[in-house]
Amino acid sequence: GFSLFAPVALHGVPLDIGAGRPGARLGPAALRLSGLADRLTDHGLLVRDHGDVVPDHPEAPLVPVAAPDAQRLEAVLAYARPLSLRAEASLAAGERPVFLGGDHSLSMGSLAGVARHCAAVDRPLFVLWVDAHGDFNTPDISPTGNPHGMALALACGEPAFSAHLDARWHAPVNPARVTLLGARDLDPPERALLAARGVEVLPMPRLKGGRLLTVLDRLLARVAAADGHLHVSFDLDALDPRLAPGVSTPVPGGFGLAAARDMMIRLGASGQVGSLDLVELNPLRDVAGRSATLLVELAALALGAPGAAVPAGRKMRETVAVG
Ligand code: NNH
Ligand code: MN
Ligand code: MN
Ligand code: MN
Repeated sequence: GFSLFAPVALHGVPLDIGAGRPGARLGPAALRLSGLADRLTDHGLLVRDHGDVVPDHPEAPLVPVAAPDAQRLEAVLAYARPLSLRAEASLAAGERPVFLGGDHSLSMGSLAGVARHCAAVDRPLFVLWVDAHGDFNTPDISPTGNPHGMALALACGEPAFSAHLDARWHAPVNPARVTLLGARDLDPPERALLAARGVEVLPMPRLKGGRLLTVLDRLLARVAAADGHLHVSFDLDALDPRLAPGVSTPVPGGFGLAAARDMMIRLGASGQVGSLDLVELNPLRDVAGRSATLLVELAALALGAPGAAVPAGRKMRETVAVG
């Protein structure tokens, strides 16, 4: 596994073309300005900010959210391909990469790179996908055509995407090692596809009481027993929108503050989070930076930043150039 002293590597992905409304491309800047790196260095972690990913097609950022679905998928993949190579290189360099979204379609790239790394070092990859949604649509069944609602299906190598997938950047995630946590807005054909592929779905209503920590502990034990790599993909809309209004697709009935903190503390204390997506923060929809601040706090907990700050003399900060 990775060391707790492995540097945390930040990779910004200013992407919102995969969502139904603009704004999430401002997410990486909002997370940085809300003090993510300082929060981590305050707790003794080494942080490297690798800057934002540059798409491999110069016109990708100009594609409007109202463009035809196929064109939006192409634009999103222009970010996913270079992001995958970055993710793989970051892990190979012994870092713990954190991907700052950006809408959830960025996970098409982050997970592809993490899966490539895991295949190269022969470690099983486990994915914890925390989301109000399933993100397991394909272009033929998606009710919206929004690529962020297809991210997990593409990462798992659904045949509907095969024309877009290429072993030079993509390796598939095994859906039997994916756990979907907090879902409460699944589209019916999407729900059927999740079941057919063997994804473990733990919908929100079944996570009340102590059940959340029980299922997390079960997953963490499974990862440890297999000496696996755990990737957490955290969609901010998993939280209740009263808590985190700064998202593009709010769904009532999400995790409350105590549950969200407990979840992240458990993940952080396990020392098993090897890579992390922080997605769907939409600063245009936020209220006084509240959602961004909360996401920074939760991310720090998930990365194992302890409750108390270490003395300032222990602070380490390193910033490296993009590329
Ligand atoms: N399932 C819907 C769709 O495919 C909503 C997806 N929206 C998300 N996913 N925010 O996390 O469009
Ligand atoms: Mn999502
Ligand atoms: Mn979602
Ligand atoms: Mn770099």
